[in-house]
Amino acid sequence: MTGIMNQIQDWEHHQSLDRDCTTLSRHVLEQLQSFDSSAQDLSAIMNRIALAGKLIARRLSRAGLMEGALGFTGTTNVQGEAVKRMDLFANEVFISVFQKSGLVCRLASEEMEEPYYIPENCPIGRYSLLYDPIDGSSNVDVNLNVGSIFSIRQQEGDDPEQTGSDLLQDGHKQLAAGYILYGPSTVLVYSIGQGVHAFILDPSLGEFILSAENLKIPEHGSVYSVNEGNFWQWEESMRDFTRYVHRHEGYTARYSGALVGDIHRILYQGGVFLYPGTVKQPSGKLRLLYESAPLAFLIEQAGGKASTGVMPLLDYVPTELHQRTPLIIGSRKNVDLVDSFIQERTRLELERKAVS
Ligand code: AFP
Repeated sequence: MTGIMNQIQDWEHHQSLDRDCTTLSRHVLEQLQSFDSSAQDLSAIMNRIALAGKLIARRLSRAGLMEGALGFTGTTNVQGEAVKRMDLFANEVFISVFQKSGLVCRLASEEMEEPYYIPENCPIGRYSLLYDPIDGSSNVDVNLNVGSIFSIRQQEGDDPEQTGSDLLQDGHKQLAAGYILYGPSTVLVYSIGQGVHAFILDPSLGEFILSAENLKIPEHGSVYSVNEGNFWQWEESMRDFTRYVHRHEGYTARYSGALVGDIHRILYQGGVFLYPGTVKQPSGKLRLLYESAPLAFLIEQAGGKASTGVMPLLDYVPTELHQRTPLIIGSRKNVDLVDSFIQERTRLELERKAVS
């Protein structure tokens, strides 16, 4: 037994030495092909996001053994949703890694009603970080995968009211976006508008190491990922799509309750994720600035597509910080298929109105 273990250790040792250990910060600089101050800033911001990811991953890995790490805080967030202790912890981690960094002037997250300013950073750091600290937090208490989603934007103007009104712009304005998936391994996937790249946290090094460069989402995939429990609350076009995949061979359902996990699968294997509007929530559940727009940026960089059902998701301009939008995202052909059901219902509706 010891012999086998030694052989495995030897093999693992050689495997890791054989790898070209590209770290995240080096990768950002290589992508930008520059060492100027904005390239250095972006690289340093990504490094801080990675640090937040490591701190959150460490807490998650032990949460079940720690007093007071799991469960609800007893409060609700700006959206009226019950706040979990891990939501609060992760939100504060992102704030703390940017304190005194000179990098990010303000942070906005779904856990905070208004943007959080770090005044000492503002004279030099004109960037804003928008983030969902723990996406899929209902998974935390049962030890399933969760994620963090992030987006970096440039601050425009002085925002005298400190409400972040300049953030109410379309998704093309994002400088970078990505997510961290806390699964069997911790994976960071990001884009600065030059393809999509994945890094895996090597816990023995404490570093995110490049695992895949220039990821391309398959043009079509078999997965459809949607909470079918909401079927009776959807518009007819969504039901049409669902009936279609039920009646055609080659589709399979996967839904984890954490958007980041579902998107990660779709990025690698193809398919479509949907969170349409419901009767209770006509704009769906997902927040544009912290969830949908960053993931749309990423998926489009990988060759995929994202839509609200009415327009390309990245074109959508919000009117409020915590705005929600329906989301259809994934492989190009799958998204087109869903959109075709929406267009057909719209056409029928127009015809019906013209006749009556
Ligand atoms: P929480 O972060 O509040 O747990 O919500 C997770 C999420 O925003 C997204 O990650 C999931 O895909 C989606 O909500 C699940 O929502 P339903 O439970 O309504 O399907």
